[in-house]
Amino acid sequence: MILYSFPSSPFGCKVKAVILACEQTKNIIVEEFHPWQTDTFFRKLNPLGKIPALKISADETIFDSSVICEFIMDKAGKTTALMPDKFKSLKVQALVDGMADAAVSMRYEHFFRPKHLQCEDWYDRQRLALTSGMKYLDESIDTKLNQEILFENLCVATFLSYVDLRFSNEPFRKNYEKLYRWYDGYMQKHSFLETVKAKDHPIPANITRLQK
Ligand SMILES: N[C@@H](CCC(=O)N[C@@H](CS)C(=O)NCC(=O)O)C(=O)O
Repeated sequence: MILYSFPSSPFGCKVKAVILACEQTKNIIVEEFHPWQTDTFFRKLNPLGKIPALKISADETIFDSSVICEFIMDKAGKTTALMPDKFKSLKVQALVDGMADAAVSMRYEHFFRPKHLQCEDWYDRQRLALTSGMKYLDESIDTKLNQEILFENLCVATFLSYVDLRFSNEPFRKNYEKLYRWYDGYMQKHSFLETVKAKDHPIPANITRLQK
């Protein structure tokens, strides 16, 4: 199987963490693809043009990251082990995916859109979703997360690696101390996750930029 992803994608990092937790590295190869690349093949695999996408056979590709994660856990027979309380896990995933949507949208607003077209109200609204989500996790951490290899913990840890990468100038570590204490402890305990942290990577030359 081929996972199309990019090293900085928070959704891709979540899937890669699940691949490791399910010991599926031999069955899934990762191919780097930037979703803003002008391409001819990728939209045939995922009409939405978004990564991650997992090609599972010559004529079948699945998306989005939530479906891919459940597919991998199911195939590996690990669903119950990683999600003993499935709806609790899925609720945390929904929250984190929403925060990731907001964070990626903030990144796109400032990175892909020319300055004169950027909308600060839009940026601030996305930032509010991100910070409200962090506050929610910070305040409910004892009932939502722990130090075990569970799906919800993998979702939060990989997402925070993206926040560290893209928003290191924000006061998040200071504002959500409990959440970051959990994160640092988790990354220390599960050092295998270092390899799937969000990373900067050169953006290919053939990408579409927003112009109008
Ligand atoms: N709900 C999707 C979100 C995936 C997503 O937004 N991926 C970004 C990269 S991190 C993307 O491909 N963006 C391209 C675009 O929006 O056109 C999932 O969970 O897989």
